[in-house]
Parts: sequence; C-alpha cells; structure tokens
Amino acid sequence: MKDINNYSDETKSVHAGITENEHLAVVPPIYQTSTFKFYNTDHGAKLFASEEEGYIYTRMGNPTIEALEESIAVLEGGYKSLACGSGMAAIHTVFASLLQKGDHVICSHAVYGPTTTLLENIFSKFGIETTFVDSSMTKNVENAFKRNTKVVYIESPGNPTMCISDIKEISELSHKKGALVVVDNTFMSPVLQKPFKLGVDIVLHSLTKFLNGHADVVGGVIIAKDEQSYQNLRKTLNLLGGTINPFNAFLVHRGIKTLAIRMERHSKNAQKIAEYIEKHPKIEWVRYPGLKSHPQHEIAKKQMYGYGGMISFELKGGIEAGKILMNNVQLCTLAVSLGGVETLIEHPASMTHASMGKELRVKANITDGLVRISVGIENADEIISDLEQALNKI
Ligand code: LCS
Repeated sequence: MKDINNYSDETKSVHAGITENEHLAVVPPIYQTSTFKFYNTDHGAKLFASEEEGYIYTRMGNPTIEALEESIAVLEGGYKSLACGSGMAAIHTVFASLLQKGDHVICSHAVYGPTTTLLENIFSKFGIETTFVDSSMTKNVENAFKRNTKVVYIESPGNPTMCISDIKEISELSHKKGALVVVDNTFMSPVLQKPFKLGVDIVLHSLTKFLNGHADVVGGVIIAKDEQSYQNLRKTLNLLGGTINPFNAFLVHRGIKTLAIRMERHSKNAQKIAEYIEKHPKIEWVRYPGLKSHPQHEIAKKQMYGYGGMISFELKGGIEAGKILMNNVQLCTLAVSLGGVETLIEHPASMTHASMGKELRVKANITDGLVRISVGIENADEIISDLEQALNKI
C-alpha cells in the first residue's frame, strides 16, 4: 500500500492507523492492559529514558490508543495526536500546556459552555485572563489583543450559535502578534474542515461527537503540528492523566471507518432540514452554514468541505414554543451531545450552556429561545415529518 497520506479522506478513514499485527488480524487487537512487562531492569530504565522504543504504562502510551491517534493525525494532516478521556480533558491539557501565570487568552464567545467556564472559573484562579469576543469578525479578535496574549482559541462553527470565524485570517493576524491559534474542530470533523491548512497551531476535538459517531463513548483528541508541540502536549497529558482507555480508543477507531460517509449524509440531511425549517411560518430565524441566509455563508464556502449536521434556530414565541417542539418530538431524541447517527434536539440556555451564566450567554447571542438540532443519518423526510407534527402542536 502506498503512503496513507496520499489517499483520499474516504480511504484514510478506513485504513489509517490499521497496522499489521502478530496474527495478521484485519482488525488489530485491543490491548486491554494497564502496564507492560520489562525484560530486565536495564530494559525498563532505557524505556523510561526514551533510549529505546516500547510501552511502559497505559497512561503514557498503549498500542490500541496509538492506532487511534495515528488515524486522526493522518485525517487532520497533523504530525501526531493525543487521545484523551474527554473533549474537556483535551481542552484542559492544551491550556495547561500552553499557558502560564500572567498570560492572556482570546476566546470565541460562542463555544461549548464548559470551555468558557473552564477559563472563567479554573484558569482564572492561576492568573490567566480571558477576553471573549465575537470572532466571526476578525476585527474583534484584533481589538482584543494585549501585550501578553498567548493563545487565540476558536470554535468554528461555534456551539450553539453556528457563527463562523475566518480561521485563515485569524491565524495570520495572531501569528503576526506572536500568539498561537487553537481550533476546536468538533462540529466539522477532520473530513469537513482542515484547520492546519488554514494555518492554525493546534487542533482538538471532542471524540464523543462525529469522530466516534455512535453516542457510546466519551473521548477527546489533540492534534499537534510538529514534534516539539507534540512533546509538550504529551508531557502535560501524562501528568494531568486525562488519557482515554484502550476499549474506548478501539470503539472510536471503529467509528472513524465510516466517518467520511457519515459526514456526507449528516450534511445532506441537515441541508434539507435547514431549508425546510427556514420556510416554516413558525420560525423566527435559523442558522445553518449551508444556507445563503447564514451571515458567514461566504466564509463557510471558503474554508469548509461540507456544512455538517448542526442547526440552530429560534421559533416565533421563543422558549415556550421551543419547549412544545422539544417535548413533542418522537423520532428525534431530547438529549444533549451531538454528532451521533441519531438526531438529537436540545435547549442550550438550560442545558449545554447553562454553566456559562446569563450574562456571557447574552453576549454570545445564545438566546433563551435557541433550539439546537444535531441531525443524524436517518431518512431526512422522516425527521422532517417528526418536526412537522411537533411544530403543529404549537
Ligand atoms: N467541544 C465542543 C465543540 C463540544 O461540543 C463539546 C461537548 C466539547 C468540546 C467537550 O467534549 P466532551 O468532554 O463532552 O467530550 N459538547 C456537548 C454538547 O454540546 N452537548 O453535550 C456535550
């Protein structure tokens, strides 16, 4: 087989990280072990001193986890990746690795609620200050720079408002100012957006979402673009201990095999559903990157290879109308999380973004009436019929 990096994403999804093994099993085994034997004391010492390659202890590395890490690094076009126990563990590890007391962070104002809370409630305790900005306008990022700005953290599309930031423009600006750019690529997956091609320094994902795709694992991943960045992140992850376990790594790697076809179907379904919602008389507004009405549709066209499965909208009648919709769906499931094969619907203000508090939510345009749908891979017309019957109850 030629170098995996020369294949398409469809082929990479199926083959990347699948290495030959002792028994030539087509699917590599799960190394469900916490520790690895040393031949003798010299061997153990050499492994610890990095003078020899091999495994020591699963928090520091494991073949099943490495297979997953290889697959994601190939798909993102990065150097190497680090699989973590959750998306939040990945985000925590990145900030802990890059920041020190006295540093300043610029963060998109619409990001997963706990990301905001992590910066506001935990990193602030260690002398790290954050400015939250509407990064869909690069000018706002530029104006937020301070002498001590170290990291610019972007989620695009942002959870849950779907606002889109110009990743290339922000990377160029941040590098000129001497800051690193981190992108949370969870909503897109590596198939629909390639932040390294747009100039960013670190990419991360919640594996819980599209990468795994089957709503049965919590995990995260950080992708580094070079050896030095990787080693810094690896040292931090080893110490913080937010490692994924081998069985979950196996499940995510299994999920990735269908990533490319799933993303195609999520995008196709979501486009059809967004167009249906947009025309519905009970809708106040809808945000989907694939709609011409999306305020950053032109940026989306430029930097995304598909528009993904996430839609947000508000009904006329605000939250009360939204509650009727969410309480009456039958095929769609009222639940948080996203990116699985099944369609989920949720209310960010009282659920995923409740921890941010009202003040930051208002600044981030996360209205009380905003409803978010993660469109699954079911039959699109059947999802539409379900929404239709629930909307009729309003
Ligand atoms: N980044 C994004 C964009 C997310 O949406 C989430 C979780 C995380 C990071 C954190 O990942 P986790 O630790 O949960 O694996 N988003 C969720 C959501 O919108 N509903 O439930 C979880």
